Amino acid sequence: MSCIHFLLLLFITGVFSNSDECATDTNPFIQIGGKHYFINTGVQISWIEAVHLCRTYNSDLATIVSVVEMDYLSSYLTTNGHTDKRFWTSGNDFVAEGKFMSLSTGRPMSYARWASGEPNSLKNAEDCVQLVAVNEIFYMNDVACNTGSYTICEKRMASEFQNGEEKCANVSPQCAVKKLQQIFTQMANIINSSG
Ligand SMILES: [Ca+2]
Ligand SMILES: [Ca+2]
Repeated sequence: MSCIHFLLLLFITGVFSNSDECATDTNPFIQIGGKHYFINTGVQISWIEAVHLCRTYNSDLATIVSVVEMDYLSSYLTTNGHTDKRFWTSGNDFVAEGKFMSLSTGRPMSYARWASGEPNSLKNAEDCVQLVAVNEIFYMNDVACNTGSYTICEKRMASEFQNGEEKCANVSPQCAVKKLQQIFTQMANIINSSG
């Protein structure tokens, strides 16, 4: 049975309509170039929320390390009609202003395609890096980390292709939103119980 048929069967049998629907949504990743990404266009969230979202999928915010990767991603996002959206990456300059690091690798960003005039750390309040389209090509821009933005998660290389699940396509953006809502609820409970 192909993956799509399996998913279709799950849908028909109502698995997706019950409260445990996310239990079946284990692989929203798609291959773009040499990497596997989860491009979440279901909800706009802050940078730290995006970090947590990716971690719930055993992945990390995307770290773009070459012009090839940037071109693949940019082309995909443009082709799929996302030029009106912005996407979080792992880049940030929390520790030292102007020194952009990848949260995912712990190392300085090895590649950047900054938009014209960026990074500008506007009002000295922009520490997180997102992708934004200019004339249908995506570039990087530093913005305030609490800005609402969509998310690109990147599958960790070492854990790739360890089972057949990797063949599944992007199945349910709604499920990611639901997961995130669960995380927020858990976080709110923790904060409430501690304060
Ligand atoms: Ca900054
Ligand atoms: Ca900026």
